[in-house]
Amino acid sequence: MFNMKKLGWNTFFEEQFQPYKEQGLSVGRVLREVRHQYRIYTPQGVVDGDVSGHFQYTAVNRADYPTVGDWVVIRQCGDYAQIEKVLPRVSAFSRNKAGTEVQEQVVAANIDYLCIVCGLDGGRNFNLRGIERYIAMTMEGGAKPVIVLNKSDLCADGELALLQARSVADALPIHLVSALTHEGLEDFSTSFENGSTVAFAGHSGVGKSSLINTLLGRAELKTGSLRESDLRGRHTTSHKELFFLESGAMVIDTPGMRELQLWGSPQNLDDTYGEIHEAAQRCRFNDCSHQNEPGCAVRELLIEGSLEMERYENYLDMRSELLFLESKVNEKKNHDRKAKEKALSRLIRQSQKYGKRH
Ligand SMILES: Nc1nc2c(ncn2[C@@H]2O[C@H](COP(=O)(O)OP(=O)(O)O)[C@@H](O)[C@H]2O)c(=O)[nH]1
Ligand SMILES: [Mg+2]
Ligand SMILES: [Zn+2]
Repeated sequence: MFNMKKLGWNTFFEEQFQPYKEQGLSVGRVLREVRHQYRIYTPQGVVDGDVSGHFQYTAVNRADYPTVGDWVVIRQCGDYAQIEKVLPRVSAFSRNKAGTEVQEQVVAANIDYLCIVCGLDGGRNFNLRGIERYIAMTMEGGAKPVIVLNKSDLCADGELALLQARSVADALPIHLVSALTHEGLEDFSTSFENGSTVAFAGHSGVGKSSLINTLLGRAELKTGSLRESDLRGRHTTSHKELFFLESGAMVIDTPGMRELQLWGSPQNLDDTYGEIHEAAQRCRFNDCSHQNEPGCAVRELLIEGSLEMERYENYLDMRSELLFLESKVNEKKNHDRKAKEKALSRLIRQSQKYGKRH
């Protein structure tokens, strides 16, 4: 018998589940997803399953489908489960799926912490602007960001790296660790409470799978060997999976991403760039783009020296990316709505014709 609380079950999910419970359906948490095949933890044990026909029929977007960490309502058919519903997520880490069409891809759901893993191996795996992007996306999704500087054994000056990370992640937890020598791992792993869910994200090759293996105390996940020439990791993690730590926390490994494509709205940068948001209230124009308008309080910060040029530029880049995304998403929504209206009126016309004939 599984203890649901240990899995992160709480009164919010209980309430959401209530109507389905009354219909005699069960609930479980998705711990593994491989090409729309799901492995689910339920109070009765582990089952494999797939979404039901009705689910497929009503799902509109890819983000509506279950992902690792989701609580799902299931209909049990022998040792197989049919997923009927995804309970609302309390948090999620999403990105824009790489490709031409805009599409939200939920990397992990119902996570308390997102570990932003960097590799201090001298390559491009420790990038402050990249960390900033991840922080903004994590906050947008409602999880708490944690900065993990891995491969401390390969870095001559860990203190400097900590200071640099501190400059973009002021009030956030930052851990200097090594999956190889286990430096810093004790503090790191004990910082997550019992029943909390922790997802690991970051470029491929930074050591996410190695860290999780070390925390698990066994070589559960495949790790990639580095090609010496360019320090780039191979893509060895191909699916997402949730694991249980002895400490009572759960961890989710995610496949590496070459680049984090933002998902969200421009307003969500306000938390990450608090000082810019605050100054923007004092700009002369309401719709100031903070680029060349007179009376811009954000540019004032630059002149004063209290805002770094790189941080400012990163903000502008992310904002324009998110504005573009917003316009694309609206375009898609309009397109989908029109398509639905068309289909509906065709249906009505057809039924009217049918009515006349009979
Ligand atoms: N020296 C050193 N190498 C590490 C450390 N962590 C991971 N690696 C190596 O980095 C490579 C990529 O690790 P992996 O865990 O597959 O990275 P992932 O793509 O983020 O999951 C592997 O060759 C690991 O052995 C570390 O702390 N120190
Ligand atoms: Mg991996
Ligand atoms: Zn301005």
